[in-house]
Amino acid sequence: MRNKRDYHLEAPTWCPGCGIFALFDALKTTAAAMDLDPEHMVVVTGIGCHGRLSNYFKAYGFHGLHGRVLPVAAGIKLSNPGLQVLGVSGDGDAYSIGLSHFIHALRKNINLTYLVVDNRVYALTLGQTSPTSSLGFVSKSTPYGSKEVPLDGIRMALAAGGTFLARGFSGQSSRLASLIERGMKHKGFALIEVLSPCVTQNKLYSYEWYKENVYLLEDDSSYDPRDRNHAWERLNAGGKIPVGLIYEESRPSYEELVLPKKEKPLVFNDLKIDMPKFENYLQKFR
Ligand SMILES: Cc1ncc(C[n+]2csc(CCOP(=O)(O)OP(=O)(O)O)c2C)c(N)n1
Ligand code: SF4
Repeated sequence: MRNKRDYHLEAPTWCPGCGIFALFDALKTTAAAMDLDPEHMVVVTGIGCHGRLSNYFKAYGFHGLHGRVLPVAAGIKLSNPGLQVLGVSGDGDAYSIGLSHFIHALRKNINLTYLVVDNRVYALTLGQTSPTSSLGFVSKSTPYGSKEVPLDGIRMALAAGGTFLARGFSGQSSRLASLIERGMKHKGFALIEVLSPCVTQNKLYSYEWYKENVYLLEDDSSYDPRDRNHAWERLNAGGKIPVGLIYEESRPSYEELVLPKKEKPLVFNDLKIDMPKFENYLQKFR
């Protein structure tokens, strides 16, 4: 049986108090609880402070281009479906430059776990307004306050046909770990948005602010995450932010529908290279 240390590659360099530490911890807890083999896990990250997670977590990692986590993760999963593939984005990475990939991965229901670190700011680039920053948010890019209505990733995901939608808070690491575990066991695309304070670039949304402004869905026994209308009402209600499992449904994953049953996954194909032909191709680039 593995333990958390088996997934710890090196000490992170995030600012002391950064919310991403809690996600890192929750991910190690989940991987240990599920006894996942690091050799069968791949963590794909985007560009941003969140992106460094693939450098610290012990598994295969792919630190790619800004906004392109999902195409890379989907390509890995479809060519080798036996792998546990996780994507990690920031709110900018997922809901701004990567938004089209997000919507299409949801409607396809590709079997991935997607963790979106929502700190309501572009942190790595030193604090510009992001798609989830609130109206009036003052930053280096909006010195007179943001004039744009913020996006709600979970609402967009529900509208796009998402089959597992959850929201965690980095001030509640063990709850976050159990949401990640449920997401990883879900057959299809699992979105877990993580409310994650950026203590350096976004002083407005602190741990204290979130503690006062979130509520746990699990405390409401009348809430049924399998009821789409219920989820929609909650997401539109305004006021405090719901945290927990928001919506879940069963639908075949993309792999189940498109991968040929009798053939081996692409990754096990014998990719014999015809050397003379290959040399010919190379000549064109010389
Ligand atoms: C194609 C491209 N455009 C812009 C950038 C500059 N850039 C780097 S990180 C970033 C935004 C980071 O914000 P977010 O994705 O929310 O991640 P965080 O740093 O908050 O974790 C931007 C705009 C880039 N690296 N590549
Ligand atoms: S700038 Fe913000 S998001 Fe980036 S490491 Fe520091 S606290 Fe975390």
